[in-house]
Amino acid sequence: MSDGLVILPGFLSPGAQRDLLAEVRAVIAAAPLYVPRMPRTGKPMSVRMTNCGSLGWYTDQRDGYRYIDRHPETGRPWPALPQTLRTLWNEITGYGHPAEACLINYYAPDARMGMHLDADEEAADAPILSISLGDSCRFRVGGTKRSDPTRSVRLDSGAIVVLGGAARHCYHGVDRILGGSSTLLAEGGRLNLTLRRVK
Ligand code: MD3
Ligand code: FE
Repeated sequence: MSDGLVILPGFLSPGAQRDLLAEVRAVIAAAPLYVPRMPRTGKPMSVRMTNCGSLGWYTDQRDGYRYIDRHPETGRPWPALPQTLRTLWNEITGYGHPAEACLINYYAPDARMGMHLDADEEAADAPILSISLGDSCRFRVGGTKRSDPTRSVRLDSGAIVVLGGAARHCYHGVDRILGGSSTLLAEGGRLNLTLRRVK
């Protein structure tokens, strides 16, 4: 199951987490977190989102899941990818092209994300790099079919996950946030950054 899933616990030191958090806060100040809505039903997701990089992942009731080149509410292009993230992508993935999208997910302690596949990228062979900041979570990873068995993994602040190969096409989700497990975010909750190649 999930061949190509590499978890690097504690990859970022507490100091590196604080520095990266300051960069993420600056992105959120320029590109506020929004409420994503499910295609067709318009049901709001519990996770708040924004992006940086040349493209950002977005979903609304009318047009569903897609990548767009500007913030849906401000109408401005997404903020540039901070240098720290560009460097982490290059050094950890070794992929020959820079990341295009960084989706920023904010989970309040009661937020979750149901099991799903990431299938909105044309660059289906490129790796995905995920960075966790703040409260820990229970992450669930399955197989390529929704009915495949799953396992639970705890992701703590500073953990980096690299998804390549088969894992890139496996079901996954966030079962729950372990509220109060980190003091990094004064407001509590968890930030997750996913760096991707889209095109
Ligand atoms: C495992 N985000 O935004 S990132 C998403 O923690 C998303 O916010 C989660 O799933 C989060 O789409 C997980 C790590 C991740 C990303 C893609 C995967 C893990 C994965 C694809 C297959 C298996
Ligand atoms: Fe996902």
